[in-house]
Amino acid sequence: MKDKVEFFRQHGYCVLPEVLSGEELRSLNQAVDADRQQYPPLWMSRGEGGRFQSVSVLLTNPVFDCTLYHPGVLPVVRELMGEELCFEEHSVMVREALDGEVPEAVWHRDTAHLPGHPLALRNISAVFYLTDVDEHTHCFAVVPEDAETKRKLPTDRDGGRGRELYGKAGTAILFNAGSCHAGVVKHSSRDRRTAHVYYGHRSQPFLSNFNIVPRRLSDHPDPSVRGLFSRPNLNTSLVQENFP
Ligand SMILES: O=C(O)CCC(=O)C(=O)O
Ligand SMILES: [Fe+2]
Repeated sequence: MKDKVEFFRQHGYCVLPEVLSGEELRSLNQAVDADRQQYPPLWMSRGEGGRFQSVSVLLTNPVFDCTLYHPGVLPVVRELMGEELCFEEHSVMVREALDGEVPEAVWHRDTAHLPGHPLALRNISAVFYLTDVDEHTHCFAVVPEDAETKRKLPTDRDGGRGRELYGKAGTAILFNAGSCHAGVVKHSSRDRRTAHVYYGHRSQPFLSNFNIVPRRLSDHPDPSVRGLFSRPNLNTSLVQENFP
C-alpha cells in the first residue's frame, strides 16, 4: 500500500495488477455481452473508431457493484483520497476491434485538481481492464505529473510524455482525474472492455448526473459501503425523494 501511495504522489497514477478474480471477470464479461444484446440504445456510440459506453449498467445488473467497492482497490482509494470519500460516476466501455483508420488520441483532463488536498486530488478514477491490454490493443494512457506540479493547477493537454499502461484482464489503474490522459486506439483484432469508476469528496459538488444509484447501494447493510453513496447526484436525489 505504502509504495502505491508514494508512486501515486510522484506520478499521479498507479497500477494494481490483476485485482479482479477469474470468476468476477467471467461474470462481468458475460454481463457486458448480455447487456449490449438486451439494451442496445443504452450503449451510446461515442465515435473514436468504435467506442460504446453505458452509464446504466448499475440499473440493469447488480454484478457490476463489485467494481464500486472492490477489496483490492477501495482501501487504496481511501488511503489516497481521505475519509470524505464518496462515489461519483460509473460506466462500462467497449472499444471494438479496429481494422480501419486509427483516430488520433484525444488527450484531456476529466476534472480540475484540488490544490488543498495532500495529493491535489479532487476526483480519482479507477479503470478496470476487463480484457488483456498490451501494445497491440487499445489502451489507457496517462501523462505522469507529481503532486507538486498539480498544485500549480496545470491545464495543458499535451500527450507527448504520455505512458501507455498495459495489464492482464482484471488489472485496475488509479489516476488523478485531473491528470492529462487518453484512450489510445490501435489497429487491433480484439476489443477492449473497461469499467470506469469515479470518486470524489462529500464536501465538493457532485461530478456528474449520468448515473442513478440504486437503493441496494445507498441502503447497503455495510456502513462503509453505504457511506460512499451519502452525497447523491441530482438525478439520484430526485428519484429517491420522489419515488420512496
Ligand atoms: O478509453 C480510455 O481508456 C479512456 C477514456 C476516457 O478518458 C474517459 O472516458 O474519460
Ligand atoms: Fe477521460
